[in-house]
Amino acid sequence: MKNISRSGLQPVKVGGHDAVINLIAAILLLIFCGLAQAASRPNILFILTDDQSPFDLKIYNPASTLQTPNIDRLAAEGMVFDNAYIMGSFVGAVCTPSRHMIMSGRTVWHLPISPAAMARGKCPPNLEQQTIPAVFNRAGYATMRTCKIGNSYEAANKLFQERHDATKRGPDDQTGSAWHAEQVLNYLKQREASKDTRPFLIYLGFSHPHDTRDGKPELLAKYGAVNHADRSTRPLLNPLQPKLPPNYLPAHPFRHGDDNVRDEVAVSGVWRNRDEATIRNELGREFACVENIDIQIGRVLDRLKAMGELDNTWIFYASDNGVAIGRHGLMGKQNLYEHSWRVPFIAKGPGVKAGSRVQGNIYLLDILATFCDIAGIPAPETNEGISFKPVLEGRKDSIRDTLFGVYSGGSKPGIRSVRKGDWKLIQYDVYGGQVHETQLFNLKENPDELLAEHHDPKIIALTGNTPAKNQVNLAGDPRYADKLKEMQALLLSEMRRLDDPWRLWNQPNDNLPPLPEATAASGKNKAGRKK
Ligand SMILES: [Ca+2]
Repeated sequence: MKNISRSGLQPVKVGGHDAVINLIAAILLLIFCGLAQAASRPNILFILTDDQSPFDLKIYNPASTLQTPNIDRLAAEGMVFDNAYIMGSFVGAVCTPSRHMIMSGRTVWHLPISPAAMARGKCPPNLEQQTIPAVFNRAGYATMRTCKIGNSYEAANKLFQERHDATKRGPDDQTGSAWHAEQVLNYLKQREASKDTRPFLIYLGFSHPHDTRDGKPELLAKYGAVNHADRSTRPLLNPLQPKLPPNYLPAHPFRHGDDNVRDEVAVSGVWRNRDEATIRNELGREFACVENIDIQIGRVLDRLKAMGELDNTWIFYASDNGVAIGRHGLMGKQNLYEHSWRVPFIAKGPGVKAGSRVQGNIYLLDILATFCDIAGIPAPETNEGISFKPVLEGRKDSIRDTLFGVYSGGSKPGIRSVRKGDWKLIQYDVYGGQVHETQLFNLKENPDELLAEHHDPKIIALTGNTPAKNQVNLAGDPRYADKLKEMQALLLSEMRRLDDPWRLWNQPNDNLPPLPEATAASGKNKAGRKK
């Protein structure tokens, strides 16, 4: 009889008996390869903090006094991403869409909670079955999660095989970040005791440094801060407190779109105050909380090392969004300056070049595709993210040219941003057309997005930072009129490509159907005013 060899090219003649033996051998080989692949699948430890600006960390801001030896070591042994972003939010609780995007790999207007997305067929039903825990459960991984409760993607969260969620923002080990680490350490102990050899995916989410930033006493003392809770007084200045950031302002120069959101008015210890002592004390609290997170990460990494798991474990460190804390006169993350739109992102794993640094140009929504890629699992068809495995392998510096951001949790259509190379555009169309503002920055020359207000001698005296002449908003500068036009065209094309349901005052309306009032209002009322 005629048969085809496994090379698929040469017809060979073999007897019937030989053919059966060959078939059995081929099947055994396939089974063996499959088992070998399963056994060599890497573990994944995904560490996610809540509300952390990249500029707190020394790896992004060498002037920072924050001490994070374990995060620094991850960076030294792994890869630091300079351009990692969230795609944004349509509600005040930026965490919520961000965590939906992380879990599902969907873009911002294509989530189950995006305005009118389900009704308009922009998001498939039962998306939770295509999220990180669902995909990795099906692939034979052991999945475990600890994180805060709320402002998240509950339908996906509950699919982790083991789950210990609680919001822990207290000042001691039982009520603070140590609790989350403890859940992972317990899980690893059980894994060892039960001789579970499946690869694991652990989602280690911390509730801090999101406010209330109640730091541990010894760490607060280190950063000269107190857990200030008395509305009738201001905290005292202390030389150990972090300095004011170079882009600090006592107020934002114009109404940016959501100036009554809880982060801007109701953070305990800050409220509406933007004086130097309040901001520096709050930054000290932030640093105390992050250093505690760093200590907890160290405990988990030590345990993995002792178990002999560390070499086969990918570790990713990120935050679900940035935060302002006094930068540009803002407190929260309901804006699109770099401190809030960007996030810290570090990756360490088998084959990653130690101490490497890349642009990346990634969104957090690329995580699902990347996790699948490094584990050898096909990404679900619903995924819209791009795997950045080629970046991790040193074959590419970035995976896209253009980055889009939205904040429309306050007045509509809200704020939009677009970045390409060194150039960034932010447009504000807020308060029913009362505010139309445009900002154009060259981030290479003006990384802190300094404005004319930062050139005020009173501000310079406070921050100690004297801006260069060109470190301003360049939107009104005729020398950059062409660049402005180019960036505005890019913003419109991104809004069209990503199904943005709104247009700004200076864009064609594209005959977009109006959003159902109920959807737009429910987003604002249910989530927009909460943390
Ligand atoms: Ca958050």
